[in-house]
Order: sequence, then C-alpha cells, then structure tokens
Amino acid sequence: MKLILAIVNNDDAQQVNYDLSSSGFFVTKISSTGGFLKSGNSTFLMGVDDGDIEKVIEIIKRNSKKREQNMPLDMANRASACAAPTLTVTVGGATVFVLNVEDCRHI
Ligand code: 2BA
Repeated sequence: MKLILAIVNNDDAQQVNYDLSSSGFFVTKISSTGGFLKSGNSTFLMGVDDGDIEKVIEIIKRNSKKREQNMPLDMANRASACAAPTLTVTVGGATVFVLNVEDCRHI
C-alpha cells in the first residue's frame, strides 16, 4: 500500500474528489495553503493499493488544469500591491507525492 498526497488547485478539487470517490477510492481532503502564493489549495490523502496508483494519478491528472496566476513582486508590501509590478507563475496541474506505507489499520 502507498499513501498518495496530492496538492490540487481549489478550482479542481471538487471534481477530483467526486471522480476519486465515485471510482471507489477512500479520500481525505484537507484545506491547505501554498507557501509561495499564500492562496488556498486542497491536499488529498489517500491510502491506495499498489496496483491502483496509476489509476488514481490519472484521475487527478485529467481534472487538474494549469493556470497562470499573477502575484505582486513585492509580497512584503501588500498594501501597495495594486500598483506594484507583478510576476506571472504557472500553477498546476497537481503536485503528487507517493509514499510507502508500513501499516494501515481501520480500528
Ligand atoms: P504555492 O507554494 O503557492 O506555489 C504556487 C506556484 O508558484 C507553483 O505552482 C510554482 O509555479 C510557483 N512557485 C512555488 N514556489 C516557488 C519558488 N520558490 N520560486 C518560484 N516559483 C515558485 P505549482 O508548482 O503547481 O505548486 C502548486 C502548489 O503545490 C504550491 O503552491 C504548493 O502548495 C504545492 N507544492 C508544489 N510543490 C511542492 C513541494 N515540492 N512540496 C510541497 N508543496 C508543494
């Protein structure tokens, strides 16, 4: 078994959640915040049998879009952010970590 930890854009999270759940996977969704943009995203935790890893990644991939997002270059001076020059970053699709699981018990 593996633990999949997937960071997904909030705009994609509902569809990712729906597709994973309706495909029979157990999912925990945590509200999280990106350290760079400081905006909300969603982190999915899933205990998955080894043989299902690619299926789960495929579901996340097909629902996770790339987006351009602007951020003020001077993040320390947010009060003047409107007038400040901006940096455009490409966010997503999704960032997926696959971790080995030593043990998993429903008790
Ligand atoms: P954020 O940290 O808010 O990052 C949003 C986007 O900003 C990133 O998109 C990337 O394009 C850019 N970015 C992040 N850190 C940067 C840096 N130090 N310098 C320049 N550009 C930077 P994604 O790579 O698609 O990441 C989306 C979100 O996924 C991240 O939000 C973060 O919450 C998470 N994430 C991505 N890689 C991660 C990692 N290695 N470890 C933990 N979380 C990660």
